Amino acid sequence: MQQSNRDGCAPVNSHGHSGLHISPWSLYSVRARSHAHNLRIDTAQDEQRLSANGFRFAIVASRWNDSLVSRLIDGSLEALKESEAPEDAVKIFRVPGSFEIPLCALKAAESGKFDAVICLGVIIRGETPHFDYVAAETARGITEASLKTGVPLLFGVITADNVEQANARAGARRDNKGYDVAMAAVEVVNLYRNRFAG
Ligand code: DLZ
Repeated sequence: MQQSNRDGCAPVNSHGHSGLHISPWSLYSVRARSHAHNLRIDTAQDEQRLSANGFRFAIVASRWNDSLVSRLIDGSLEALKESEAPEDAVKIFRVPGSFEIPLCALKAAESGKFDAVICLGVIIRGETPHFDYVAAETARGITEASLKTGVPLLFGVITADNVEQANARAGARRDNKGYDVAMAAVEVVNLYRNRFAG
């Protein structure tokens, strides 16, 4: 998979390498299941099997903490594939860090080429207040871009106190934040098309 280099969003595959034509589905690999279970709202996907067919998705993912972010990308791709999204309906854009996600996501949303933008990153608390600024601005920017464009932007950015916490949220299927938010993307694109489209 490869994208254009417009808008400062580097064209790359899900693992951050430029210039390779790699099927996004081939990048999926099964990850060890995490034993950390979180309380969460159960979505309707398991019962309803909403389809992603007919929709286009952008994934905007940071390269900072790439070993974890790549697993989130894998999770999103698995969810979209399970939901029957065609391979060519998914584009991946990589940015340096989570702080850069909002602008790239905004440009993807404004392009009119995507029904939803899945934002993936991992921000881990350090010894300085830097974490708070990056996490807060990333969340604010993603929210603003979504409200400004009317395109759903999914918040798949892990904010964790340490690597262990982040690791527990980058496991398999429902233990993977990327999987979860991609399923949420499928749900909302169906909701908006079915209930609000002219
Ligand atoms: C600088 C920085 C730091 C300290 N930590 C993270 C992090 O945990 N996760 C992340 O996605 N990005 C981090 N960054 C990079 C910033 O997001 C951003 O890329 C730089 O500040 C350049 O604007």
